[in-house]
Amino acid sequence: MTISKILIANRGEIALRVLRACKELGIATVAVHSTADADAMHVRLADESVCIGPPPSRDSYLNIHQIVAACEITGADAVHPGYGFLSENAKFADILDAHGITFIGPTAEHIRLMGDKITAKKTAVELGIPVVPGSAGEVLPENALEIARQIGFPVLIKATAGGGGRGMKVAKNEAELEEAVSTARSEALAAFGNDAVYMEKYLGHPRHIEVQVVGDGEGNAIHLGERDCSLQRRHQKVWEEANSPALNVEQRMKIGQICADAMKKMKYRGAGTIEFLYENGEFYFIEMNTRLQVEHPITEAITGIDLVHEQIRVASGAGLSVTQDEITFSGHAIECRINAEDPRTFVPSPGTITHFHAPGGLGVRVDSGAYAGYKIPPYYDSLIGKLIVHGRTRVECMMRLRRVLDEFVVDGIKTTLPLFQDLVANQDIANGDYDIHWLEDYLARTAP
Ligand code: MV4
Repeated sequence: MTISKILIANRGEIALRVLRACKELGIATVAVHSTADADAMHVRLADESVCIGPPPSRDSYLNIHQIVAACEITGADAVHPGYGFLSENAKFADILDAHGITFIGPTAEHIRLMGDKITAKKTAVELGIPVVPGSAGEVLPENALEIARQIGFPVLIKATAGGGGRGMKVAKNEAELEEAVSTARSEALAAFGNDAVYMEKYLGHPRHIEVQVVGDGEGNAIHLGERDCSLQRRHQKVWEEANSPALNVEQRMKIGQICADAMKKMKYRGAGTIEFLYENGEFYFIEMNTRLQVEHPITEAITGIDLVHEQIRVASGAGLSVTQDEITFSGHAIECRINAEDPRTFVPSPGTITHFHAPGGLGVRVDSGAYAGYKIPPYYDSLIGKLIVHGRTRVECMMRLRRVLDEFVVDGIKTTLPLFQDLVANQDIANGDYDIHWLEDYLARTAP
């Protein structure tokens, strides 16, 4: 089916990002916005806009009825969900389908499959993806000890409905197990309405490496290499890079091929990210995200492929624009997430941006809806922009990043920019020598 008008069910920099792709493809755009976002850039740049409700997300950006109504009013034939909000909501995909509106993303079935972490892991095993050693399925309190002994301590208890680190508990030894299982279960019930948990071998010092894939839903799929997202704080990514400083070409192509083959077998449609922990040269699948991710631009920088174009193509049945053989990886890219937050405590800092000057030059991309005079509403996440820097080598990329950070001006609010000034000057970062705990350790070590 052809797509002639896309409703973008999101806000901020990702709404702009999707809008840009639509314009390049000659597709009309509809923005939706809450009353708090009437002045937002994504509303100004769209062909049409619809106000879908009051500021709280649950009444606007998460309100499926309002979004479907906005499609009907404007005659949009497809919806791009961006990331977050309704992007991994299988019910939303089903409802759009029932209305004859194309969801730009995977099938509802695939979203459900990967949303349940136990099923996701079973599927990964069946598809030949290496997983973290652990329980075959749900762990009940009465079986926990036997399973933990088989796996070997330390073990990690995770919520099957979880993801993103919520509801995880480590048990270092047998004595800690009972409590870890019961707290994980009650936290899972409170957070997700589902107390099912599973168990894995706890990896002490892994990196977080994720592989970008895109499938056409008909058995063709490609991988676009990996991203290293180890630099996080409280499960919020801060700095991402492609390629991972930890991998060589052979490792990249091997894990990439495994992921692409898996997506071919399941006839996956759309963009997806397969997340791994990487320790001592081995990959261990943890989760799959069935959406476009915040950090996708670093993959675009090193491959030259526009992932939103590909998403729209496969959603409309036009297929992928490239074959695996045609994809080449060129240079190195780093993304810094510019958040309206204190750069040390990460406490949100909403308010009015008084001055805004984005850097430019070769190898520089800034994805942001911010401008001088823009008032950041307090209702949503604090990401106000992303700085993506590309160089022919990692060293060139780092030198460029240093230059670019000096140019970037955001006044009136606190941002995470000063943190990046520190990171770009750090020797471990220069060496690419960090794991998932590095940033929190660094912040604790250098706290004033
Ligand atoms: C793990 C782990 C260690 N061992 N699984 C956290 C988020 C969720 N997606 C998976 N997470 C982890 N799973 C095993 N078997 C450590 C983490 C983890 C983590 C992973 C990626 C990036 C940052 C992290 C920070 C703390 C813990």
